[in-house]
Amino acid sequence: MQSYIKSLTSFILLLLAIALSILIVYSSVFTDLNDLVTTYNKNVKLNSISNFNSFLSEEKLSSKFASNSYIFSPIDYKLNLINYQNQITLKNSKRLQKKEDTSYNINNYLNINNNETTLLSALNQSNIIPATNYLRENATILMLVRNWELPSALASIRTLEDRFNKNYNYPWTFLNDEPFTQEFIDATSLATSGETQYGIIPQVDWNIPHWINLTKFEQNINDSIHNNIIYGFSKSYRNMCKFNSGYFMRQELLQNYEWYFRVEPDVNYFCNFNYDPFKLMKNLNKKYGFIVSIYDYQNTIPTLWDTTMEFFTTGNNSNYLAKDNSYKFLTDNSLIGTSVTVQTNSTSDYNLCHFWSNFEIANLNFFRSKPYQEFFNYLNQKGGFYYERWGDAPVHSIAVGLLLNKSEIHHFDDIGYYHPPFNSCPSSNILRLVKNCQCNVNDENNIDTKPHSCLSKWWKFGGGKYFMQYDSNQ
Ligand SMILES: Nc1nc2c(ncn2[C@@H]2O[C@H](COP(=O)(O)OP(=O)(O)OP(=O)(O)O)[C@@H](O)[C@H]2O)c(=O)[nH]1
Ligand SMILES: [Mg+2]
Repeated sequence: MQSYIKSLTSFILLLLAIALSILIVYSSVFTDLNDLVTTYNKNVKLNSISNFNSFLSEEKLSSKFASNSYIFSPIDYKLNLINYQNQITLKNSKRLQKKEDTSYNINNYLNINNNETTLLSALNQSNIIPATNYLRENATILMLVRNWELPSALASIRTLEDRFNKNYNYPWTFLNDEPFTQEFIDATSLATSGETQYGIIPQVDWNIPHWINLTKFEQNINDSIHNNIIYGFSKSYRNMCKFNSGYFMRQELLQNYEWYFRVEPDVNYFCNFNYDPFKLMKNLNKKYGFIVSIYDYQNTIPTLWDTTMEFFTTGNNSNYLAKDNSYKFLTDNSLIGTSVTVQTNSTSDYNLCHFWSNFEIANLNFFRSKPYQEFFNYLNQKGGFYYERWGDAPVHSIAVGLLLNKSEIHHFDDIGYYHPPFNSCPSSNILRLVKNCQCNVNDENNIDTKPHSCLSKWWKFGGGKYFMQYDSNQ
């Protein structure tokens, strides 16, 4: 009997011990959860995996809640905590839900336990990070480039990845008239956050068309050398200008894309983007985006404008003109403001203002459209890419200016940009601070403040600063 009581007591004690252990484990889980919820109420900002892991250890939370696959933005984190409350098996939880909205409120950022040395960095808009499975636009970053330009291409990739793409991972497309070397492919694919693809341009899209009179072409090369015309000596430069005017959008690798962001070797972006420029273009119904606008060299395009007018007065082509086009921006010669203006030596109505096309964010469907393609084919047949030295920048600009409404053209005045030899630095001090811009607005190479910038014309006659469009005499 005694031994029976003894074993019954031990059995009861064992049961109690088991119950107690279950209670302890259970409550510790809830403590963790409560801690998380409490901490959440303190408005934690976590924006990287390492932040998250150190957050867990500092708050003495179970490491089983750590994740290797999440990138946290404030909004993601909120979603995640909701998950925490609802499901205990967090370690198996899936990636965050699709989250496109990266806006946030300044007041959401407070330090944990008021300790500034904890995981929180100072408030900085540049830390906006979209969710891992962010829904990108159908867009690619595009670079036409030669193998020997690899170091310069890498420099451009570095700055654009840093300022924009590292958070968005848009794919890069590299085009070349020759096969890319393995060295080029290896280095660029490792430097980019998005996928990369490499295209060889078909010879017919690149080389001199069969209808070009080679004697006349050689004559122009010689004249251009004699007259010191910029890049006038180079045959490949003319192929490049023709290609960038009318063939880039026809390349096979671009067929499935709607948007492109043109990048050249050795450029620099001065500010954090803080938003997805492709989404901006789409949401605001824009088709073409630029940063710099300047006067072109008359001696490279003596007959481009007249040929353009010929095209628009042929058949029904005038129907292609947009209702609210930028004709005035392209032709105005008045003095704006009190500053000195350059005396262009234009021999036509064109004032030589063009968008600097080494930076472009634009819609491929526009450049693939019938009006643009017909316009380009007309120009190409006339041979001005070879008998003169027409650049792709004035060709794009005239087409964009006449075929699109002003409201479809966007001036990216908040990014800051450098392509030798000019730069453009946002003029707003607060914007430069918030977007971590690294540029000097007073730099002598800041083209925007120089007489040969066309920006004031864009502000007055294009889609820019509306206060300049008010004319008290009207
Ligand atoms: N594959 C290839 N790319 C070229 C060739 N010529 C120019 N490019 C590219 O075309 C773009 C424009 O050429 P650039 O030499 O930069 O012309 P630019 O911007 O007018 O003049 P600079 O930048 O002042 O030299 C750049 O992305 C070049 O890398 C060429 O012969 N082959
Ligand atoms: Mg260039």
